[in-house]
Amino acid sequence: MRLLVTGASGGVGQLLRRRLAATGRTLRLLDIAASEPPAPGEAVELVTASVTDLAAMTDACRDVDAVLHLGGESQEAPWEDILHTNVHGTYCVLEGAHRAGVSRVLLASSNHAVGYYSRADAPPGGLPADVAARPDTYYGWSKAAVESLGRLYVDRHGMDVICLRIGSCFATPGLPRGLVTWLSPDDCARLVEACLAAPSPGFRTVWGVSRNTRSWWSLAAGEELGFHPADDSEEYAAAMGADPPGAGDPADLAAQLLGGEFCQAPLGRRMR
Ligand code: 15L
Repeated sequence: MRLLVTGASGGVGQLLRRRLAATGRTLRLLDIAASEPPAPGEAVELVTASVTDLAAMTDACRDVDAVLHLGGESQEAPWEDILHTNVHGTYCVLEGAHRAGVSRVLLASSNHAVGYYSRADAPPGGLPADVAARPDTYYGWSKAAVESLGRLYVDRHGMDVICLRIGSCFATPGLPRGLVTWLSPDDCARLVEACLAAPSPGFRTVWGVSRNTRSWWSLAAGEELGFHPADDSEEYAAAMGADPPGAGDPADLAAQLLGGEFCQAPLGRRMR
């Protein structure tokens, strides 16, 4: 099978490249930036293109079995950039996939589509993965918007679209908030494999989060799809010297709200 990965040179794309290698699978790695050349024997095809170019995306989708769409702005950014890269870019990915006859698209959404939920909103089993949008930034809003665009392609064209509300996918959990939100790279690969293997999923929304002791996000929707995360950020907690996130000052938004510090970031201003 051939899997098209957009944003393949970005942070998550790089973490997944070796992890998604499998017998009988070719990864078509697409990015606007240069990608690392193929290692000897590595089954990859490199495409340099922008996700905002519909013709290029339609071409890139030819002879592909599924698309993993990671490309786009990954933080808060000016409104026009968010609209163009994330919203128009995802339109090009979905429309290109449809025109090329690709029926399965995995959309990298984000926890920031629902960043204004607080831990007090979570029922005992954890906050369901499909709670209604409550974006914390223009960036988070764009992720909520493309989730609903994905739903349109499912209902209109019978495609399978799975929205991955990814927490913090880095090599390690990083900040204390990562003890709640971390998605380990290995679990991220497990999530993608589950989404590729699930028979006829239709439209789904799942958390991209590891089996973190301190998480308050429900794993039920992911498990229903076959995603069984194996890693736990807790093994990093002692080294961080971290108090449990959320146990301190109730006015500490970064600790109480799902989107953490994004909830306080000035709208439209690049974060780095
Ligand atoms: C995201 O959506 C970002 O793409 C990533 O860079 C992190 O900031 C992550 O959320 C997070 O919440 O940690």
